[in-house]
Amino acid sequence: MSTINADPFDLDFDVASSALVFIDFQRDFVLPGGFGEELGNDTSLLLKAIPPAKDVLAKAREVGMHVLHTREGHRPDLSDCPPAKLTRGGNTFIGTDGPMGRILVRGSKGHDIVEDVYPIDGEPIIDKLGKGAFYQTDLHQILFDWGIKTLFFGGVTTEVCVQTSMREANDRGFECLLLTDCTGATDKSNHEAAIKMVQMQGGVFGATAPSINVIRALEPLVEAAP
Ligand code: TIU
Repeated sequence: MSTINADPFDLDFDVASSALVFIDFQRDFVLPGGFGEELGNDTSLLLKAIPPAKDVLAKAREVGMHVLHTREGHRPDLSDCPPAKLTRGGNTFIGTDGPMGRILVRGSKGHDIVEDVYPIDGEPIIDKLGKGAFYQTDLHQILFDWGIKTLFFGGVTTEVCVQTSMREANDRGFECLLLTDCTGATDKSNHEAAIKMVQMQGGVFGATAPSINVIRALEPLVEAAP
């Protein structure tokens, strides 16, 4: 058992029953000109999350921790996109042509994950329709099969897909940790509020910690890695 120094409680975890979950590090969200920017997001706040996320990902791989990635997106005919979602977006809409192909459509360049944190063999990609990673996906089954109890979350955006997924995981009984610098929000105050909401009431949705605390907890496990 290892321990991560976190808020509002230190989190005990066993690396074999833990997984790193990166939510929607997709070009459409994080790169300038994509859906995220058109929604009004300052993508610099999202891009900032990638270097620390890359470091945690490298350490998780080094110690043999399970890793999963998610992508938000839809079928090319948009038959799986609820009308209520299709009509919202501000300046741009799902399925329309963007600078990196059709916005949030599976198979388009923009829908895929940025190179810095791109999945490798053995790291499943969960394609999801909604904001939460559990809704209408096989994520829960995979975590069950792997015997996972603890989830470390990074990705974008803090207050939308990351927080929704973490709430879903918490309701399903997983211990959850939000990596505060490996996630980014539409603006600073939303990011801070999302972190505060996790921590309230003694950790109502789990705990939060900067990536350095996770790396410090994983470091001693490198020697023993399979
Ligand atoms: N709206 C917004 O900022 N984000 C999303 O719709 N998706 C994710 O957070 N990935």
